[in-house]
Amino acid sequence: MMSDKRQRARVQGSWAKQQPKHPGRTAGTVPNINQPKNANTASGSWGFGNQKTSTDFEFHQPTKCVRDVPTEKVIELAGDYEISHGPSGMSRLRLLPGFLPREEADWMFSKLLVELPWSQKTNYRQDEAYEEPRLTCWYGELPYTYARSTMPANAQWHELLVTVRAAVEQISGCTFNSLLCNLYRDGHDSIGWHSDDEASLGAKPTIASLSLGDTRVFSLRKQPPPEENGDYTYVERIRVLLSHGTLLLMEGATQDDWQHQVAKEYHDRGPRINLTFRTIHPEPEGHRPGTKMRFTGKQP
Ligand SMILES: O=C(O)CCC(=O)C(=O)O
Repeated sequence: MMSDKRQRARVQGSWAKQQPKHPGRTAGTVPNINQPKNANTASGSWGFGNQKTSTDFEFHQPTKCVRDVPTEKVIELAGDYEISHGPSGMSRLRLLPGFLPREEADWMFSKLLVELPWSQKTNYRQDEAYEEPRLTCWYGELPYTYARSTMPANAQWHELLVTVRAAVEQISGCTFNSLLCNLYRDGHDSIGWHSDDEASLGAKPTIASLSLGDTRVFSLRKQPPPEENGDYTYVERIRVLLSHGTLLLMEGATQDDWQHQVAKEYHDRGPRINLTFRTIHPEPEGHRPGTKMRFTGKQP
């Protein structure tokens, strides 16, 4: 849901163009000719009439600058999208709807739904335990720790996942040694704002995300510049609809410069499985297993 501040900024942005704060006077633009009851006075103040009255319709510069909240962009067609270029490099998304043909995706979805060892992970935030609002399972030679709880190593890949990993590796030109599977049971399951930026993923990781089941909205928001002090009100936003059989690749600086989420929805949604292939590197000696995800406000 839009924060109050963001909502207010939107309202201000559109009002600034159309409606003056003070009747008869639009800051920084032309006077509203409908407002004054006395037409003579109005024309006089802009130099078109003969008599200028001293008080009405003097031009005032606006005292505050109103900033527009950038319009959210939508990505829905297959393609490569360079979403930003910053000091950390280029951030790129590759969207491949229909990567898996419909029948194959149907079959894979129904098998994975019943055959994967789904469970609900307990995480910790400021010493408080909470259950993730989705089910997960982990495949990889190495354990995976985030939000102060660990998914143990699991080298027993389901045979179907081995096959799909090979297909994803072929199209992406990358190799992946790990897989985090997410099961969103309905529209109330979600994952909050985060970046997949933990040290074990290395610099500029490619994350390959395959969606099966019901369509969900995958949102991205740009990291704000330091002067915004962590305020996301005016950052760029992108939404991508991830439908059955779609593959999304996040590449380059995407995990440095953007966050992503799958928000809760308040209308009916069926189950959705998301397979996120990653490469985990052994963590250097002495590294404190850290936060996979930097959540900011929303519950993961
Ligand atoms: O379900 C998705 O599409 C996103 C999953 C995700 O962000 C993650 O596993 O880090």
